[in-house]
Amino acid sequence: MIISREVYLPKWTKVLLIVFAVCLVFALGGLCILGILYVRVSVQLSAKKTNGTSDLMCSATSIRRHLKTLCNVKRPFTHISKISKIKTTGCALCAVHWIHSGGKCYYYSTVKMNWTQSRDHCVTLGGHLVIINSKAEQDFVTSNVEETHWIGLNDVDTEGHWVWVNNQPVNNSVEFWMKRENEISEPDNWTKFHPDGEDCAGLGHPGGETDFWMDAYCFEEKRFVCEAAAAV
Ligand SMILES: *[C@@H]1O[C@H](CO)[C@@H](O)[C@H](O)[C@H]1NC(C)=O
Ligand SMILES: *[C@@H]1O[C@H](CO)[C@@H](O)[C@H](O)[C@H]1NC(C)=O
Ligand SMILES: *[C@@H]1O[C@H](CO)[C@@H](O)[C@H](O)[C@H]1NC(C)=O
Ligand SMILES: *[C@@H]1O[C@H](CO)[C@@H](O)[C@H](O)[C@H]1NC(C)=O
Ligand SMILES: [Ca+2]
Ligand SMILES: [Ca+2]
Repeated sequence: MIISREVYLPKWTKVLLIVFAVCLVFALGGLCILGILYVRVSVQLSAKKTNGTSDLMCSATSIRRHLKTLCNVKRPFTHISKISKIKTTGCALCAVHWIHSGGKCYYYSTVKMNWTQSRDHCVTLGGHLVIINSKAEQDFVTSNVEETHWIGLNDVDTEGHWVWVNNQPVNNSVEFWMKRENEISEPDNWTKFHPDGEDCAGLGHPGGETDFWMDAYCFEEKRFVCEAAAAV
């Protein structure tokens, strides 16, 4: 029955079907090309915006993955091979408003809180106040701040013994206290405004440069930087 029906299909129906099929192929091709253009443009844009090649490669890879699924329908599309040159093993993912760097996620608060509130707020957000373990991390964290921010370091328990929020002491070969020539460097435990001295560390001070650590009064309200592991 089916065969006999096919025999009776008018010639123009077949022509129409072929035209339709050709259109479909062109539409898919167009979609792929649009997608590729989008990747190119967004890669260029993010290259301008960020200075992290891993982030750049990551976003390109995930877009490419989606493109592949789409474009695999009709192969070959030679454009894909160009994008395939970008290879990463996996994408590190951060929550919205967190920034990815070096396998970690960072959150820069817009609100100001005292040190203990800042510490607790980072935990509420699923992280902890930032712990700086390297020059690279110090550079990344300070590159995104333009005013004083709390970090996860204090000497509340034992005066002069600085520990991170994970209870690790400061590694003396990885410290970025502000140094002053011919003057007392940080931490200076300043007691001018409070007899207890300063027990919490932040980047810079109100109105000052933010590239170095300084001890400050824990009750001061500052913005703060949280850190969390990235999902891979
Ligand atoms: C980008 O990062 C490199 C090394 O991490 C650094 O030398 C360079 O100055 C940075 N460029 C900008 C524009 O931040
Ligand atoms: C301190 O940092 C240096 C340089 O990164 C490293 O070689 C050393 O193992 C660290 N020490 C501790 C106790 O973590
Ligand atoms: C910091 O100041 C407090 C209060 O004056 C004092 O008890 C403490 O010994 C000082 N710490 C250092 C390291 O000088
Ligand atoms: C921070 O603020 C909270 C709430 O006002 C207060 O309970 C806490 O004692 C403050 N912490 C410090 C170190 O000032
Ligand atoms: Ca102190
Ligand atoms: Ca100080």
